[in-house]
Amino acid sequence: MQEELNNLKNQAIAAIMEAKSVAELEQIRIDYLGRNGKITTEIKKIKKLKPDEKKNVGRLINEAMSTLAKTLAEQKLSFSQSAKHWFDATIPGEKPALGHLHLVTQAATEVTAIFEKIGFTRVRYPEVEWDWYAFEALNMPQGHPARDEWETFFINLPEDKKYGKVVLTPHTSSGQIREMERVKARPPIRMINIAKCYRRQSDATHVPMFHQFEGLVVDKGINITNLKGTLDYFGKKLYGSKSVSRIRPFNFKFTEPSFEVDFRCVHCDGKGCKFCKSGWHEVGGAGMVHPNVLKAGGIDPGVYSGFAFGWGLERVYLLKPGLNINDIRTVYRTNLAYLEQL
Ligand code: FA5
Repeated sequence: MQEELNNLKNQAIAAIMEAKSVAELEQIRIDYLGRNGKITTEIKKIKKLKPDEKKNVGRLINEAMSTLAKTLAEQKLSFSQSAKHWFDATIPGEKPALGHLHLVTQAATEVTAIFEKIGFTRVRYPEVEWDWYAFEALNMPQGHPARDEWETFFINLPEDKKYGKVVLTPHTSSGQIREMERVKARPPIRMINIAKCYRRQSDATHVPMFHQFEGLVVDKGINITNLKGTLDYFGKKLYGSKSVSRIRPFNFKFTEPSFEVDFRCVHCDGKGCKFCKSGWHEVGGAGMVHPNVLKAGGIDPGVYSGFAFGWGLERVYLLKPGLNINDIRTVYRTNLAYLEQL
């Protein structure tokens, strides 16, 4: 029995040394140490032995089992270590996944760069704003029906005697008065204010939180040709050299005259297509700053004049060739598979 056990142990060790894979090692473990393994079966025979033999054989079996377990473990480790050290320089590396900036951040960066080239400076003003800056100082007194267009969110806070209620700013035009206050009656002003705006709206072309960019230029002798030149310059930079802008008469209380601004569709060159229908895309409003607004900002309208424009950042950017996104809400959904493509 003792000789039999020694033979079994030596056979197993030889097999372990010759094994070429972890799977082969596992098979050897099952063959010798498994439930019906060759050594395990020896244990069952102990019962039939004489008492003095039992002790000896029991010790031998224990010793054989622990030697085999140890040898198996060592051999397994040497396989995994050599696998670790093995290196094939010809296999292409795994690139770490790289994210990119959200479309709206890309848009704000590009729009800022375009205006900075012609001397504008990016500014930021509060998103939570007084009624005074959002409406009153923009020539829209309390109760004026024009305010309804802005479908405003109000914050439940005490009213201020001069500044009125607290609102989530519904447009970046609130930054016009803040900028005029900043220069303390001393233009020139060339601001580009890009900020979040909020309105109680949601459909394919409206979201409750969106971004606008507001241009404001105030100086001596500023007129409509300066405004039109700026619109044309911007269109050509963002949409390409074939871009054409047009202005149509409109009514805003804070500009006089006021316009709506359209860019010719870059997909059909103004012929009219599925995307634009009329050949033109409306991007937002513009006009010459109303004298009452200059006064509210502490600037003398007898000396200075200015123009302003305020457009939806998402709207303007989604018209770029190659994007063709016709539901603005998709930009704000957290569908990564979609956002990764933008
Ligand atoms: C204004 O907000 C004026 N303050 C623009 C202005 C500035 C006129 C300076 C004159 C001088 P309007 O409400 O039309 O105008 O909004 C301008 C643009 O903002 C719209 O054309 C649209 O592109 C975008 N916009 C408005 N509401 C939403 C919304 N809920 N979701 C996404 N974009 C919107």
